[in-house]
Amino acid sequence: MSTFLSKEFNYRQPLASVEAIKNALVYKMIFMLGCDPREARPQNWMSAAQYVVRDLLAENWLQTRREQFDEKQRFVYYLSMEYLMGRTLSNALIASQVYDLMREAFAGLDLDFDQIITEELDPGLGNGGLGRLAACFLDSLATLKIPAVGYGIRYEYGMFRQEIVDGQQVEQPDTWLEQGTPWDFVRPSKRYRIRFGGHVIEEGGQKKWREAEEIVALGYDEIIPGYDNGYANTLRLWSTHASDIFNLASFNKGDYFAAIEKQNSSENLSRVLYPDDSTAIGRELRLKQEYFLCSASLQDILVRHLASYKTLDNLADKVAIHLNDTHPALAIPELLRLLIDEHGYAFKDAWSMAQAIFSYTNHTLMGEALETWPVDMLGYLLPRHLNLIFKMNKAFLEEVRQKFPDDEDLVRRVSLIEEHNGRNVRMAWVAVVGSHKINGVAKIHSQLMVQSIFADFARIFPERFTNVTNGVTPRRWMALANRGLSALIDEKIGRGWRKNLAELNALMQWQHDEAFQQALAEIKLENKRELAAYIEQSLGITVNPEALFDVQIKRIHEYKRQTMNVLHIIYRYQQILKDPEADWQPRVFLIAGKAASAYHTAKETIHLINDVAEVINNDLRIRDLIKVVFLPNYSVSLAQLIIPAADLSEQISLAGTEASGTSNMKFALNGALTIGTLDGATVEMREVIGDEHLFIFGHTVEEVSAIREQGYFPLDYLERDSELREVVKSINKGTFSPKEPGRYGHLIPAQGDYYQALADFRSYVDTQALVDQHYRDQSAWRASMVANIAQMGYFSSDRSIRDYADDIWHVTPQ
Ligand code: 26Q
Repeated sequence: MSTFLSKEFNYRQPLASVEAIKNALVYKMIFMLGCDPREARPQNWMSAAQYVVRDLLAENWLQTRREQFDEKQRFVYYLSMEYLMGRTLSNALIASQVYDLMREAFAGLDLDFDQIITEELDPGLGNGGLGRLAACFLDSLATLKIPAVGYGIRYEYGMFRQEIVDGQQVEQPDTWLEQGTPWDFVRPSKRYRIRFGGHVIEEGGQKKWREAEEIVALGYDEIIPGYDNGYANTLRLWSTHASDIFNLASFNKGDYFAAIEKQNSSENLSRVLYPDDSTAIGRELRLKQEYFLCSASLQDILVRHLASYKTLDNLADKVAIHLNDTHPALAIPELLRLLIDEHGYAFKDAWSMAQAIFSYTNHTLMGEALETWPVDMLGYLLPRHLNLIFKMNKAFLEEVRQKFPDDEDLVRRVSLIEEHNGRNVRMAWVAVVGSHKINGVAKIHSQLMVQSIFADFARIFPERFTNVTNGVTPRRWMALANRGLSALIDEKIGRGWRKNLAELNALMQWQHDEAFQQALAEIKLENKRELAAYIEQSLGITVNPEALFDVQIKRIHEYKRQTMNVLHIIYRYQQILKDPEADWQPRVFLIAGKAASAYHTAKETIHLINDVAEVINNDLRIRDLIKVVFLPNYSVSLAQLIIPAADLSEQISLAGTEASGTSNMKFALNGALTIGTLDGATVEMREVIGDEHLFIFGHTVEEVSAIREQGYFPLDYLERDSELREVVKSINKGTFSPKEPGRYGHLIPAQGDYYQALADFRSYVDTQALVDQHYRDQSAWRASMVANIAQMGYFSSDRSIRDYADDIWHVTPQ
């Protein structure tokens, strides 16, 4: 075998040269993969590269851990049911500064590295924005050298793979673990018992939980490297294992099969991610998943703390636990249970420790997404926790009665237990009461939060509520996704922006520089060519890279108003047919996103988009002035391909409904201009970019609620606007579904148009005309591109994490 390796090869030599990396790749191919390099397929080479890079990170990781324990700083524990990490290999190469060497090494082996990289699959352990935010935050925590652990669930099946069959979404299981993943280190010593059911007894004045069922959580660790800083944190994902592994010996022969069967049923718990990002479905298995994450993580946090300090008395000084939405809010009663039942603390002390330790981020104001659990269900699955929630409630309501005497209506409203639809525990209330800080994810969202769902709590605990506007990591969303633009920026202002995104501001000096504008435009065109090639190859649709690329990529949901986008596409189609000779700006409309599997209207929207695409793309009269493309199976890696190629970013949610949005930031960073409503972080983007470099339309939050109060009548808008009427009519009469003309008879607007698409239609299409006008003046458009890119410094997740560190966690970045 040594014939493959150079004589000098030493497996621990620094990977500082192309030759060294080539040798390392071949070494891994032989000794890790057992594969003959002469027969290796691209996927084998990708695996070899993964092992090579993993070695580079592992030592830093262990070193960081040693330092973190020695220095005894406060740790941040980030609890999230979702992480959308994206591909790891390329990110790890960027972080450890060997991307270009690796590329050359592959070139030396006659292999195309860009191709090899796409062999890595993209673990989809999340639904959308919330999961991707968690991933950006982990990247920033490590880059800012903040000691942190992310905790989550290692779902065996992540977000479903979306196929489009006859224009409709079909869900296929995502079997991401089948290929094997070299990134995780299984930790057989990190296993914890997770208990369910049974009842609580009292023994010597102490409550004891006698559970009915027990399973085991087993930890898998992933390395989260900081960018170019030798630092690395851990992402620890829990997987279920049957507890009987502990005591299989206790089963006699006759029970052997029963024992294995039990193992199967408990392994169900981490089997699959719930593919829904907007409705709290209230299923028992989901509740068990949430508790599983909380209990395993909290036990682990206490074990780690005790290993360092031998006492829990200083837990609140040394530990900050952050809840990514309410999904892990059971961590609060779980901490109380551990402190009281297992470590002998009094309720009062445990309760004040919890409030100092926990903080909570709210990601939605929509009623149907707020989690509540039936008291009965909690009572039989987690009797001790229900008991502790009642105790928390009692302590809290006493405080409320003291502060606001004689306001029993307030007491009823803020009670952790909602009493009208049966009895339910309101998890958002639990999270607020158990945390010292609660934040929204964009200024407007945080303001609305304290005016709407948390208005009562903002009166009771005004000091608890704050805002941390979301951000995105410039490493993945610029350095990795847009290598062309990164190189241009490096040439102008150096490489520092990767760690200090505000440096981009210096690009403003070239805003009107013709050569710079030209270079920018060439990079954009090249990115569009790459995307066009992908579309051609995967869907067989030809799109013109010179056209304006108009992009909407996000979960399919009524509040995000993909249908309003379609209304505009049809409007434009009809206008072109009426006046074919006018000077139309060619556009490619790109839409991607998944619909929750039980969300009928969202699935119909996908069907409509594909039907409209079919008709317009094949209408020769349109002469390619419009192309409509629905890109299946939206993912982080697809986003990395699409966003750098976008000219126009669609952020068109009904004002007041999109908590923040994060793709809006990624688009602007990559030089796309925004068309959007005054919603989420788009409001703050406008403040820094300047009104003339993005396109705002539609009703404001105040106008939306005024319309709602007066009574919203969508038919009025149809009556008043003949062009809108024509658009809706064409859908309803089956122009886009000729084989089944009644297919969309009820889609618009008979469902009441709760998200007021018809009310914003006119201002949307008029603003779209302004987009065309601006685009026609290429030098003005390019100046706007520069303004967008240069002002995105604030929207780095490094800034978000600094805000959390200062205002919420009280830890100091290094
Ligand atoms: C809850 C209970 C049961 C099953 C599923 C869920 C569930 C899962 C995921 C509910 C919500 C989500 C995800 C929500 C989400 O992604 N929200 C988005 O968060 C982003 C980051 O803050 C914001 O930018 C987006 O505006 C917001 O929509």
